[in-house]
Amino acid sequence: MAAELERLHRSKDHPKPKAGIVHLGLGAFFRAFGALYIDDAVRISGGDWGIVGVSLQSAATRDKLAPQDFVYTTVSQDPDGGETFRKIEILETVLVAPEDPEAVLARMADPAIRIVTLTVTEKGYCHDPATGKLNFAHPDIAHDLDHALPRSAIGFLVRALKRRRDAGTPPFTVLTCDNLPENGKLVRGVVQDFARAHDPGLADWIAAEGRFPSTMVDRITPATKPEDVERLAQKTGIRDEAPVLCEPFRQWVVEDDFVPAYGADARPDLAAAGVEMVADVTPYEHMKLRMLNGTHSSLAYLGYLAGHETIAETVADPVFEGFCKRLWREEIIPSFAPPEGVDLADYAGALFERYSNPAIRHRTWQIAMDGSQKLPQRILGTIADNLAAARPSPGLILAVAAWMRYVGGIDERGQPIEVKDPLAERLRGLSDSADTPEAKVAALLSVREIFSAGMAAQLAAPVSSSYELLCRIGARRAAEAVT
Ligand code: CS2
Repeated sequence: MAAELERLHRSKDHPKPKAGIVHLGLGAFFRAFGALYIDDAVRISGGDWGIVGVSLQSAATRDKLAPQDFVYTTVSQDPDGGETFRKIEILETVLVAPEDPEAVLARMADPAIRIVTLTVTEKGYCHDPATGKLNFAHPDIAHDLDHALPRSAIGFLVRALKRRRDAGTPPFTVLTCDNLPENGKLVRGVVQDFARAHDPGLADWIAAEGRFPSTMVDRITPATKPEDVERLAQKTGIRDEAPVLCEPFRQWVVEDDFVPAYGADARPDLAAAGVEMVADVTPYEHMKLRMLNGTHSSLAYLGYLAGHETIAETVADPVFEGFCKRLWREEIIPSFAPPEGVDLADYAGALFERYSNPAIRHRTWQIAMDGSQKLPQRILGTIADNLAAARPSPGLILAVAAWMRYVGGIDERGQPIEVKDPLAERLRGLSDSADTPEAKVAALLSVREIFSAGMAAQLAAPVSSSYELLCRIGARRAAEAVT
């Protein structure tokens, strides 16, 4: 195994490429996904597209990668237990923003940097999920408007663009890799909101010169556990403190809209690495956010409440298999137009195979995180389109009720749930403030960052009856009742 990994190792006469990209939010997903595609693009077509990783909160990833020259392994796990190893050598270094924000800004302002990529999760954009507008009340945004050295991804983007504008350097392309609808448009909007509040002339420059292409990103990447590190070290004979586990499948669809000032050098040869370069990513985004992420979140809440630890275990339960397949067939597929040439029934079948992969231990608890930031684009948009088409959504309504039960913080066995969500405390308080299913649902529907007033009015009755059913007969039987 060690020989195989060494074979993949870049030979000494192929030093790492110079950096052309800064990545904000260096988590497992980007290391298994964007970094791998870019590593491929450079191996195939060359170019100065090394990546400077930036951790916005913790030094943990840097501390693990620095001793191994920022080289790490992706481990693609097949359903039959086979594992394919790939050494990724595209990271030049990793900066830790809280330790030295100036170092981050300086690299982002470096003319050699032509792209800034982001995986900061839905909550990292400091936006209002229901409207997409910048949340000026967010403590990091309030701080960053008053301080030259920022904390938030948005603060770093705008402060770095300001330095580039002042130095006569073209802007970098902002390439978001997060699961948000029209993600490029969203990040452009919050960047503009921040810039206009700080320096209206800068906002005009960004509007004219900046580029924020939307993307669809897809690779299931569960969190790496300490025991994975030990097991892989034993298996390969090489100790990697920061391996990334992932499924074999990956798909990246990117709008081909990069800063024109750089001409042919505006981006790596992504197409050579298998990235689909398109004019409009919207149909791909609808497909993925609704069909994958919408069922992921539905299965996460219902599966967790039913006592299933992973997605694979949840869909191995015939009740949830039927529930999931019915969601696709009856509620999600009819809600949007597929990308040209894509058969959504085939796509659903492939998704189910991916979910069923027993090697991928993707925890329902992990997917259940940050539901307040995920529900609008994963579930509520589909419900809204179904309401407009007079198409019932009992399965998605039950998923909303399950999310409400989940954020109430007590599971079906009376055990506490560790709810991870930027609004966790507020949601728990709202749930606790009421003692009937109807009142609890009404309290949670009052959160305007998630539910518009119109949506709340339409959901009150059906979600209340689903919530009552959930509490009375449990998640598994409630899912069975819908199927
Ligand atoms: C998951 C996603 O954690 C979650 O919310 O639904 O990370 C999902 O695994 C990816 O979007 C798959 O591409």
